[in-house]
Amino acid sequence: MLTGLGKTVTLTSTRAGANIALVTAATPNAEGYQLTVDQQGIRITAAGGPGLFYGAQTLVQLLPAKSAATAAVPYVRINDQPAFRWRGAMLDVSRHFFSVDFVKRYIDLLAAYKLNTFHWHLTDDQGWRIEIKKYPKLTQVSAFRKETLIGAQQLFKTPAEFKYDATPYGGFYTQDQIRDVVAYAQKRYVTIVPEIEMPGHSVAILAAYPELACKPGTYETWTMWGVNEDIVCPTEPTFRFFEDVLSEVTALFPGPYVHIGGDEAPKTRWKESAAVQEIMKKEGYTDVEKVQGWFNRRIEKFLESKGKKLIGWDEILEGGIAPSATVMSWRGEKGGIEAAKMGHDVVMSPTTHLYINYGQSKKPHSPFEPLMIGGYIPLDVIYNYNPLPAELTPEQQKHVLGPQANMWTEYITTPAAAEYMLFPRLLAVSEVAWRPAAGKTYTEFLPRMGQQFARLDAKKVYYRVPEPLGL
Ligand code: TNX
Repeated sequence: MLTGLGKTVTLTSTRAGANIALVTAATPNAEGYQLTVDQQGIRITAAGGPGLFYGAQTLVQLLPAKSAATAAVPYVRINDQPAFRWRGAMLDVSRHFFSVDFVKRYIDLLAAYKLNTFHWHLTDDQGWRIEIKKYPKLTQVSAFRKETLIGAQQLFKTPAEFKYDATPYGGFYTQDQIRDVVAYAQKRYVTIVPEIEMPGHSVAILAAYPELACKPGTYETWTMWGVNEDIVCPTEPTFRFFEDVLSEVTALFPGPYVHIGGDEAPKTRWKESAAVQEIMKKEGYTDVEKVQGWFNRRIEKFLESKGKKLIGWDEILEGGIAPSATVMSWRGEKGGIEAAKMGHDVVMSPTTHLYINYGQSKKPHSPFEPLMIGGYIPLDVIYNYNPLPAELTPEQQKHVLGPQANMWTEYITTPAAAEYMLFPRLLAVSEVAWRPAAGKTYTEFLPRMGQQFARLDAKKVYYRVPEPLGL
């Protein structure tokens, strides 16, 4: 609740002039806070670090966008808490690599708008981005692809028409850099969920370790987008590989979840494989899809042995879901609804509402818009998204941890392009995640959104001015 009391407190940039108290006291929600500005000064009350941090973010929004020697803060009494526990945004650093500096900036921007979960998509067909000491070739070989695809494959009809610039493309994070980013995120109360994709989207692994394929051969880190039929074989060497990788990953990331991907894993190679036939015979499966469920359940046991929870894209429902898995619903809400009904926790990130790599304009290929994948998601569609499906009972709705925006980077090649796709959409996502659906309207959001532009300018964020504001 925000109350404008019609008076202001003057803050000066000298310490003596500021009268800001941070107070800890029991609150109903660990991330909630009270912010009071009155004749006594400024007071933020919360149960602990996260609530105080969010109270401070609100206070920042009451200050002028540009730093000044003195600033007037209006008298307010704000009682605030988030609607959802999981307020996420994903960044794909495989299709295009983003520097540590940009990753930190992304985290900063999430935190400023009270998001608390950064899903770091670290591996995919087009590049492996995290140093794994036991498998040096993942960064020597798999972190690079031989050419940079320029232009949009979607727009060309045949591979002959694709354009490459003939220079190798890639990059990765050292474990020291990962630790640095983790510490940076922790200071902002952002939990990182690392994603290590399996068994699909894994051709970059095969480029370095072809012995993990079902079919002997040579493989290359992919230079195209889409779904590749070459995936790791679900055999013992592959389990050993992922267990080793996950041992290093779980030691680096203190958060409770590890994302194992699970999406878009074609079974073409598995069907051809004698080793997979053996597994099916032994387990009594007639449907090869069941093998992925079996694979996931083994990985879940391993993650549990490391004290971690498994989360995966909604395909992990097929072939028998791992008992404690959390489902990230991306192909609409269907998977999320099904999982919540089964008693699994769910994160809602449907392509229909929360894919921020999709177009912001009706004309995605107009010369005024960058190239992009997917359809058109107008800002009001994002803003009006309700992560709690009406067909779930209140009990089932408790399994919906919250929403997440996803940014896949096939056509997002630079930090400026990423910021352009992210803003102002992140402002809408923030309200989807923080505020309950009841009582919020897009028309009431627009002027408040407009106020943020001066703040984004001050941070030199490259954002898109949406049509309703008329530029
Ligand atoms: C589908 S969403 C994918 C990604 C692509 C994305 C493009 C998901 C789990 N898989 O591999 O980058 O579409 O929008």
